[in-house]
Amino acid sequence: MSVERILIIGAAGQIGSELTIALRKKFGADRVYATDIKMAEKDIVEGGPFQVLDVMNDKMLIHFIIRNKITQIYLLAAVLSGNAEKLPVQAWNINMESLLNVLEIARMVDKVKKIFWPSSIAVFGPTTQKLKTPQLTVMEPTTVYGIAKLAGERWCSYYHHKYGIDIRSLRYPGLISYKTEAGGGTTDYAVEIYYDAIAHGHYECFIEKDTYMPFMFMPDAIKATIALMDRKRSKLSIHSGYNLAGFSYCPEDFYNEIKKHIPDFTIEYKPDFRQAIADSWPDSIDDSVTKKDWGFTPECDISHMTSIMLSEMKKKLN
Ligand code: AKB
Repeated sequence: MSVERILIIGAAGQIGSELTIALRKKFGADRVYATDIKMAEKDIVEGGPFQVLDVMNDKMLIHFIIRNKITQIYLLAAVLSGNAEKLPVQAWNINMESLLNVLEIARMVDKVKKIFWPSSIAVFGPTTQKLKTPQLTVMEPTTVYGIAKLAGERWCSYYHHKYGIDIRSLRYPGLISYKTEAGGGTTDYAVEIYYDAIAHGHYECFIEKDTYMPFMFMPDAIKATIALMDRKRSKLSIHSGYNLAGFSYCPEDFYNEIKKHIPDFTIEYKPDFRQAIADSWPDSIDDSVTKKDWGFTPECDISHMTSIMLSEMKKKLN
């Protein structure tokens, strides 16, 4: 059996900073190469190999991959939905070129056997069934981020069918975490609300109180990612992105849950341009194909997650 050598692109980000730690535990610290366009936190930089690397520089990237005999790549670098709307063409270029660079390298370098690339609930749009959105359905995203994710899924499927590349992907719901702040997403209100509850006792929410979207606590998302990557290839029927359900919540749900811990916490609703993005995304997701192919069920609901988020963020902010 070959020894795995893993490359993480975007190791300083919200998913990358937690996935790097989990993969270093699984494969051994010296086998997980963390990279990002910017410096990462101390635990990532000092806990194993780390290098500043720009995924858009395909020559540097291929040298790095060959030199370090990389067998698996996790491409996590991306411009998220809210930020992408501010500079649509740049966001499209970054989100698509990074994926195509990695797919082309996987095609050319024999040692690279497996790739992970995150898709998102953003692949769906206003014409998609909103409740229990199925795996296969109408997909007409109206955000540039969603268009890029949908195109990315098609590219993944194309490279799988044409070149036999083993590429796996999840349509992540909104991810909630305390280690590294998300940046520029529409579901990020559900992270900000915890920070502001502790720091200011008040939160100004950019999404309406009763707008539902699916969410998942980061430890569950990390488990899902590793479970998908561990699954025998022959068991996987989807070569674009697997639906990942999580739990559906609206801002008022987070507010009510936080109030159980911080009774004086107040909230004000001031929806901005991200409301239209949220309105175009599913309220809830049907993950029956995911369950059938590799059996994942998330564990952490809003009340458990809120206790952990508040206590971890208190430590952080102190
Ligand atoms: C975003 O809000 O842009 C992301 C996502 C759902 O993909 N968190």
